[in-house]
Amino acid sequence: MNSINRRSALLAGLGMAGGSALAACSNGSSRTPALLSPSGSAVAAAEKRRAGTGRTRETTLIAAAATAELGAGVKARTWAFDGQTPGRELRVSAGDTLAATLSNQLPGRAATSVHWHGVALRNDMDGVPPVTQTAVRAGKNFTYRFLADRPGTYFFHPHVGVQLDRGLYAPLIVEDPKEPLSYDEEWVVVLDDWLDGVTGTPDQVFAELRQGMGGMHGMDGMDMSGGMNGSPSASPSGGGMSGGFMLMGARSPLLGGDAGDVKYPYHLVNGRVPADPQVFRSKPGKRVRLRLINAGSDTAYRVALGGHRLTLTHTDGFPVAHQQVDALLIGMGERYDALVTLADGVFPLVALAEGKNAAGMAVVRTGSGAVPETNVHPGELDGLIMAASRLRAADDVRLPSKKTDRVHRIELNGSMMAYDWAVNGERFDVNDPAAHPITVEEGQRVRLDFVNTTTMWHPMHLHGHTYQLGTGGPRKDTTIVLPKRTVSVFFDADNPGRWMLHCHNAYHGEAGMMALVAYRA
Ligand SMILES: [Cu+2]
Repeated sequence: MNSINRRSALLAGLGMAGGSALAACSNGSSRTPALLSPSGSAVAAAEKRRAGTGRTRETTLIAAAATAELGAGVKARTWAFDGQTPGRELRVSAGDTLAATLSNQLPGRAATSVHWHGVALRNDMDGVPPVTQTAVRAGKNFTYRFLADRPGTYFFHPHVGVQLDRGLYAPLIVEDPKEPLSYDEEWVVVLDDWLDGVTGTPDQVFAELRQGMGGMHGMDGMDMSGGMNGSPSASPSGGGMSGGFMLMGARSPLLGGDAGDVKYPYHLVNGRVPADPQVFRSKPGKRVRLRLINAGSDTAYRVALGGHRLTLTHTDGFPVAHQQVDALLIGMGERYDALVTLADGVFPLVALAEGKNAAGMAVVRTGSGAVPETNVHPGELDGLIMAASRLRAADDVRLPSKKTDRVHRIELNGSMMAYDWAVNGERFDVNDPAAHPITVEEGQRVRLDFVNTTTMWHPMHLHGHTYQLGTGGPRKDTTIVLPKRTVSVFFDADNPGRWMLHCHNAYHGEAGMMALVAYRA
């Protein structure tokens, strides 16, 4: 039985225990302080304070096995919401309540959940088994009902095992009823590194990675080529159903060295391979809002639209002081919004898999011309590349000046050798999630110092809050922490509950680079 099935069985066990699992958490053991419960009155009170429209948007998400048609005849057996990947976009207006019923029809008795990535929602709807709910068992339903009061570009995915690296993800757009930007069109662009059903499954990948580099074998262990060679063509290379998933020698100066752990045969833009890309059609002079989402598990993308500069307007849903760039770097779990005024012709929207010698691509067509080659490398990719640390929060979302009440050092540990990714020396134990809580109190201004002691970069994601990078930097919920660097972020503890803080590399997180940020009772 692999680790995921073991976990599913465990979670199913918790489910059968009914509410007692959560109750046991809230009592905790004597070594941990009393913590607020996700189902407690403080969480309900916080939800009541959110300004609502009174409207409820109801929907159903069926998680089940599906065949993803990736274009160019490539088909992949995977798990998806409602039979498509990315899943159907959900769209609400700020203040609306979303009532989304998850129906778990996954194969193999797999338990699952839905996490609403980036949304500062009520804690008991955050979708993190076993912390905020028991996992939704096979054949069961669970309705996520929460008020989404903050406009922005979000997405959703399971928070169980490495299910994120299946096809189980989709955009969640919260529109601003008083949208300050003006644009003619809006395109949601979801990036993903894909292997499920092509070279293996995410569970197989994790089983190999967790053995560390000592687990390598044969020629794959000797592969220092940086993974897939050549252009992002339709033909997969590397991997194989028998293992060899680990990627060696992927280097990126932008990421401070080692770029990733996993070989992916494809990099998808809106679920399509570069050889058969999505084509966005418009007219010259039209102003477009791009909403970019990195739903990948192990790949940062450098994104550019050939022949255009981008004006960055938001990251992780929150507005920034507008910045003109040629390209941007987007880690797993990050989002960027950009405005662009379209020129006349046919242009590649390229997502370079940073350090992996591969790319995803979509096409923008406003005039005549041939579709770009799949290995096109627009010059913008090597122009001014915006990193989040150089952005500034827009005035209306900058955190007000306030004394810092609490500082937590968040040391990131581990190595590829042992694949022992951890936070503050502790590998997160899903059986005992409150063992080493990072505690805060409601009303505190909190500073987290992400201290990366490792030789890899980590996109650090905090649930339920949008922190600010440094003083005056952008508001974000996921930020790239480069190797051997320290990044300080600030947030106001205004959303009581128990929240995950973790690396959004799906494999690092599952290996243990997760921690619990918990409000004291
Ligand atoms: Cu990581």
